[in-house]
Amino acid sequence: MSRIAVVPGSFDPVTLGHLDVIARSARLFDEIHVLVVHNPDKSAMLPIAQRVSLIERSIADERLPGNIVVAAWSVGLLVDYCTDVGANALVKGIRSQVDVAYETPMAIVNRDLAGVETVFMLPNPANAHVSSSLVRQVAALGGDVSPYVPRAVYDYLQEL
Ligand code: COD
Repeated sequence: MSRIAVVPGSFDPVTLGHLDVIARSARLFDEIHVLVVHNPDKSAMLPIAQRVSLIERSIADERLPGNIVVAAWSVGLLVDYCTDVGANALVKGIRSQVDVAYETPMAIVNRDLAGVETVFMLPNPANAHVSSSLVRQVAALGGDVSPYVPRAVYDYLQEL
């Protein structure tokens, strides 16, 4: 039986922290689905289709393994997508106690709803401070985001 996991996020935009979690998840599971999900608690910078495209380009540029699917999800529960693709695990990156507090109730509910387990992955310390919201803020104020994002994202933001 294949071990399939979903790596969900807003990815607005994808950062080097996300890419590290994606690469390491792809080594742990037979197949992973990087799933772009609208987070109603955050105001979006990029359209969902653009986020998907930037993740695909970053994965190709970094020559990550071929067991990575990139998709978007906007209808229903996250665990419905997991059930649809036969995934029994979610992977979430944990940078701080704030992430633990945010993710723990969702992990318990997702297990209750559909038996989907959540794997918490610690960040690479070099990227532990990186977040999409930080990137959005620095970019909006004209700062250099190249230390925090893949090349494809940097190039895209330069053109905005
Ligand atoms: N290093 C490591 N991990 C990182 C880093 C970094 N530098 N930056 C972010 N991450 C992790 C985050 O902790 C998170 O796990 C993931 O990467 C994605 O981060 P974001 O910021 O792109 O995405 P979020 O936090 O806005 O997550 C959006 C989701 C939609 C995935 C989330 O809100 C969710 O799981 N919602 C559940 C919807 C649902 O079905 N609810 C009902 C039952 S709970």
